[in-house]
Amino acid sequence: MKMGTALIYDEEMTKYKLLWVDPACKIEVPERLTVSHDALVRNSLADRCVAIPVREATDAEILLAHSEEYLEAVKKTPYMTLEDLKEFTLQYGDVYFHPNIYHCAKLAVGAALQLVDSVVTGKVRNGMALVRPPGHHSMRSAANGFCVFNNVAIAARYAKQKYGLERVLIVDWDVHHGQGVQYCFEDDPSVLYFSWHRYEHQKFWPQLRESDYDSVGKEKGAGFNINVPWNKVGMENSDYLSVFCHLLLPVAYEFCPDLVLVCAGFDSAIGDPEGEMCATPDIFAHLTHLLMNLAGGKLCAVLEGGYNLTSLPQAVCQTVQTLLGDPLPQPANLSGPCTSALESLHCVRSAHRPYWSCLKHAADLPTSDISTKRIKLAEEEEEKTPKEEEKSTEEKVWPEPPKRVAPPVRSVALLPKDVTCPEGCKRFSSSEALDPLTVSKLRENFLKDADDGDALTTLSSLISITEEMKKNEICSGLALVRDVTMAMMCVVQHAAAALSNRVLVVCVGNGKVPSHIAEEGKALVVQIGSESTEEQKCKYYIPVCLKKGCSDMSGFIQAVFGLFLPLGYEYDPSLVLLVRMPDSRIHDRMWQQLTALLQSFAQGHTLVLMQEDEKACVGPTASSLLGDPAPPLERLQAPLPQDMEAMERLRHRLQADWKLLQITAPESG
Ligand code: X5A
Ligand code: ZN
Repeated sequence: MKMGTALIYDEEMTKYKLLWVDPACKIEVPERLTVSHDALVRNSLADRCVAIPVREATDAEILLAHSEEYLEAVKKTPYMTLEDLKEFTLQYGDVYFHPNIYHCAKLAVGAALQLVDSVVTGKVRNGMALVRPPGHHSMRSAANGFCVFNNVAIAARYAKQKYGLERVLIVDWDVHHGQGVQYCFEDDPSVLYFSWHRYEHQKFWPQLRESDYDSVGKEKGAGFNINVPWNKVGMENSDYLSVFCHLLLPVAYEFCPDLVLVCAGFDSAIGDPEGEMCATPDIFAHLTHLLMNLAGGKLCAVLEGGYNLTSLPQAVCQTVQTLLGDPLPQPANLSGPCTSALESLHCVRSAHRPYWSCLKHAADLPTSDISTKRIKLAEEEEEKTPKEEEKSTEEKVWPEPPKRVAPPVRSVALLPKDVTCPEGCKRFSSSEALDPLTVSKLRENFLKDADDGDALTTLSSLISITEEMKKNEICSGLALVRDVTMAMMCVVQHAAAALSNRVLVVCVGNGKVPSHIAEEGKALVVQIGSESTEEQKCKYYIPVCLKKGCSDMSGFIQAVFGLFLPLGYEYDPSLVLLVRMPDSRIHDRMWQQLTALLQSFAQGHTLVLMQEDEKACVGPTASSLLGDPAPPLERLQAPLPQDMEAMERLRHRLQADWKLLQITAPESG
């Protein structure tokens, strides 16, 4: 398929700045844009993108989210004196005006709309717009928080109006609450707005009551506004991923958007003076990737905040490189979410339980009175004597994310001669002969009674593929084999024992799995099917049983987000083995989603094993391995209660060993 990634940028948007002294606004500097763009150029990412020009938004477009009075007022700012500008600025919160900001604000909106046009019409698959001023704080009749016009809110309305889209998802990963976006769509069920934000029990700017988790939307829009308040600073990668796995992704897949817009602020990254969070820049590669298979891959990221001039460009590069389809970086230090994050997660899940069937089983809130708790907690925080600061946020240091090098070969296919190799894949032929020791071991362990030359060739080829993956010569691969179980046993044995990989084995369908290797902890085996295996008390073998088996999309997706992804992240494999058992009955689309999502791990080193007669799966599987967007799932039904209960029991058993499975704070159990 190979569609491009748009990059929208214009130097003109660096041509305004703060002209007086204002400590609240001094961080919003033109360099934010230049360092971000320079980094994209320096890392040869800009030239891999499709450059799309910006344009000025029209009045009519701006009026999609703003009042005429406000637009007319802003229109006058280019002609104001410095004194007039200062005074004009005073009526709004934490924002500044400049004679050229109106022009830039029109370009920022126009850039977002150009991006929507390119993505929705299929000119590109996805893209990013680097803009100033940001947008998500601006309201119908007010500038706010460095924002003049609400770029993303306008883009959402525009996309619906111009292209007739029914559902738009807005993911706001900026560290501030985009209250402007919330107000715009509060009563609108066609736009799902998700925001996480530094909140500290309402102590942090913009200090709004309505930024808390219980603002879920109004009237018809109830359930379509999701706020995740961070009540402590220092949130880490695990906290962000937990919220994605256990809240945003299941809800987003249930919502089934036609388009994903990202309020891509990077003040939620480490080193930012506003956010004071500790998530590293590479986490944005994962956040991006996890959203890239919604809406058939149609994703538009629009810059919002980000004020540390080191972490901002790093995070921008991670985002764009992921949009371009490069293998993901191995996520660092995922030791599980902190208690405060779990409390927030628990509260949001429980507040949204009435609206989303994927949350039907979320636990009740621990406290009887939520509002008392809020006040009480805020007071507690106040009493605490400020502990000795380790380091001021701006002085924080972190390693530069390692370069993400795509292996020379993206995907190989090991296929019987009569099956044609899908376009973009390389037919695998093992170049070097295996060493005799390995061959004799293969014979001995797997082919005892059969002197099957074909089987031996297949097994040794599979082993060669894993070896080349280990050397980063090949990114991913798929194979049609006569006996998936035997091939799986053989690959796991070799990759885990001989190559000392940590192997994540994802087994789709019923059948025998390599549980003995799991018992030794050399592999993590997860299996999903309809047969209930007697519950083994093993940390590394995790069987999920669905009443209707893998054909149940809602149950399946629940297992993927609630169990497989968090387990995978915490296990941090160096190889993923995805095995499609015969008669798995999994839907094509679900299979493609799973294949795509698993590429979050092991730098994309995924080997897919399928039964010889499933030739029809080769194309779709290859397409997902090559990074094409998985086709969207249809809107999901509610998962079966008994399946949900079984998964909750599993979570309960495993969460002591696997911290990323937790969804409630320890005390509130
Ligand atoms: C877009 C954005 C932050 C405003 C902070 C004001 N605005 N204290 O990040
Ligand atoms: Zn921000």
